[in-house]
Amino acid sequence: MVSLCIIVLMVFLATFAGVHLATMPQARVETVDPRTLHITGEFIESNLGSAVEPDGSVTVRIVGQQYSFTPQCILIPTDTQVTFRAASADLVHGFLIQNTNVNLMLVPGYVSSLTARFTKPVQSNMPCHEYCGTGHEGMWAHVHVIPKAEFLKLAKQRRRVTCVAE
Ligand SMILES: [Cu+2]
Repeated sequence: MVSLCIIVLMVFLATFAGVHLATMPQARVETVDPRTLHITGEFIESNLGSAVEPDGSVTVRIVGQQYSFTPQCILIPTDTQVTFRAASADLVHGFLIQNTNVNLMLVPGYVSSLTARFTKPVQSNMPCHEYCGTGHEGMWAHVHVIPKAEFLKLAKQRRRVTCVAE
């Protein structure tokens, strides 16, 4: 009876999430070859960091690998639609900006993306939250959310904005 109740509860929760909360499996899956990630395409080193798009939104490209994120320090403007696009060069890593709902998994072979908006300037950390090996606890990056005007000034000077050199 207990196991039957658990099954019925699971079916109810899955139906509730799917129908009422409209939680669906990803409709769109983008793939990327982890073996050539650093040589060709969107995730080459010179293309990583924050980029202003023609529509005014910002795209942040990040690569995770044992045991670091590139770039190590990510700059994000306030009051702007920000799309994170991240990929793993080796195995599964976690992508989490503390105290926000930005939370992804980086699975080798796939592009993980998420859109978010930040309302106030804040400094946060981005630890890897999927155990990825002996150096896992040292794998994290900084996230600086800065006022939009300040960000746009930096974006005029550089093609890709980060706070790595600071
Ligand atoms: Cu990791």
